[in-house]
Amino acid sequence: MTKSALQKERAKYSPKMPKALQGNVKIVIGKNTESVADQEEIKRIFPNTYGMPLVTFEEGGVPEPTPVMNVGVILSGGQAPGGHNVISGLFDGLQKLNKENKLYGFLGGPSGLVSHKYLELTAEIVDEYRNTGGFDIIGSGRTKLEEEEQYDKGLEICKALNIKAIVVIGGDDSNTNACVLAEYYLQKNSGIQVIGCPKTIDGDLKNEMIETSFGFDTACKVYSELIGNIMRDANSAKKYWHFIKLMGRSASHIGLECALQTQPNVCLISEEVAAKEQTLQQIVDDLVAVISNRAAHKENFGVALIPEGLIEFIPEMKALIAELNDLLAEGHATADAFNALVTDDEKREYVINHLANETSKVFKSLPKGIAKQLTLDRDPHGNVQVSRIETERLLIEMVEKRLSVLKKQGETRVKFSALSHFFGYEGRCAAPSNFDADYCYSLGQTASLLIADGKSGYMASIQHTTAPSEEWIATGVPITMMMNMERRHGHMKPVIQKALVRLDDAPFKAFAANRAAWAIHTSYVYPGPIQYWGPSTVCDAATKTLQLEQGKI
Ligand code: FBP
Repeated sequence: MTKSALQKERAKYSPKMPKALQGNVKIVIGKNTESVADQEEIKRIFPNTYGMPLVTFEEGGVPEPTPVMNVGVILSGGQAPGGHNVISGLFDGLQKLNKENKLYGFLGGPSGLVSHKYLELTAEIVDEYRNTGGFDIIGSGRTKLEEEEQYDKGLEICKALNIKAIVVIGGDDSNTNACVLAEYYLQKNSGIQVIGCPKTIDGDLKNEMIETSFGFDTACKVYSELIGNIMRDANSAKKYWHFIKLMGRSASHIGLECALQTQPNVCLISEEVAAKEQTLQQIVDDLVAVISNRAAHKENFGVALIPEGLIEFIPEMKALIAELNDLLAEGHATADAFNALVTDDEKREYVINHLANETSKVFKSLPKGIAKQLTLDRDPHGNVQVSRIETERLLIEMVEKRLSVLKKQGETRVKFSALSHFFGYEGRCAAPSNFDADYCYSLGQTASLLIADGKSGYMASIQHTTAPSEEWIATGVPITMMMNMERRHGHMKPVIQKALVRLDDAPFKAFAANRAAWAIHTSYVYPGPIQYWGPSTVCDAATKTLQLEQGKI
């Protein structure tokens, strides 16, 4: 593999770790836990993994020889910077415990466990991937582990490879499933443990015990660099409005963090749109107001950030999407009839005629291209794939339309020329920032310790992440602690609560306090590229979100 000069140097980086993990480690058992809600129900579903204590790893203890153990690892869901470092931390942690320990990677995500596709991760292979982005060491996938048949197939391969524990690196759903798997294996007395690690660039797997999911830091820094570059271009040419959609399937954490880093003229926050029950037209009218105000100050340019999930938070669009999901759900007669149609026009007519009155009107009011995008293939969970809906173009088209109406009425002379962008894949596989490289490596090491201690149904967690990494605290958190019951696809299910942006938390408040000024004045900040060498204030800084949440700024 040919490597860039930077890759070669970066490969030599030794991730910084909490002091507690550097030498001999002892485990400190904390308090027993309860789930965040629906305690009785969660306890009933997870009799073996409910209520387990929090654990913390501290300096000290006497090194004891640990028996040889084999471990399997799975990367689940969308790529996030740092995944390779979780694996290298896990590998090194296992090696530290016993040189004979082996690590197997299941290929292509959870399906690798079920179809018995795996690779032994040797030191040579792991060394190739240290501090690199991507999940290509073993690949990832979105297969859900939720059937007993799948669990039993997993058991077969674990027995064959003498695997003692499986580490699932994934988001909220994958970690929920990891806990179900842990419970199943305990009920079966299989002796196989399951440990989770919090991953997703979306930043929505976080709670009292999990400060952040890995990959969020790097992805936001990459997007903020790009946004800053566009801002500088906008401010130089002074002729374009840039509408930039940012990944984040549901929550707007990425948009909010990028806004805090770059100070755009507009940043929509889906959670606020939902809380205020804003309509699409109101959002457009607000955008037109900002554009017009800036034009009045001779600033015929600007930057607007749009969260990927926005469309599903606008009440009338949410209702439309829910109805479309039912109409086009796999196996439904209506979906078959829709799929049998050939032309776009026929399909459009079919949908219009089969939706309820109000939703049908909303569908008809959308630009044809966007309406079509809403009817495209669903993801494996039956949801519309928001990353494929061009919300940024939808908003541009609607702003143009509104301005042209106002022009005809003689109410405005604003010049509006807009360009659209979508930043998502640009950041998901970026080489991890120091924060993510260190954080992920520490998560991997923590997972190895949880396994050695016989834990199952726990998530590795690193806390105090805005302090220098030496002071970080390595813990294990029972996954049931993060769960509540939610309705999913018509059934009540135990799931890890997804963390949306909270309007009463410090990051949103900091944004809300400044956005009026950012809207009218050009206050752009240009963060520049991620730095790996140099002053710690530049290289090791945590996200603004974390710093605000922890009262550091
Ligand atoms: P995860 O939640 O699995 O980490 O994935 C996050 C994400 O990057 C979202 O931001 C985005 O909507 C989605 O993945 C896109 O996934 P895909 O590339 O599989 O369509």
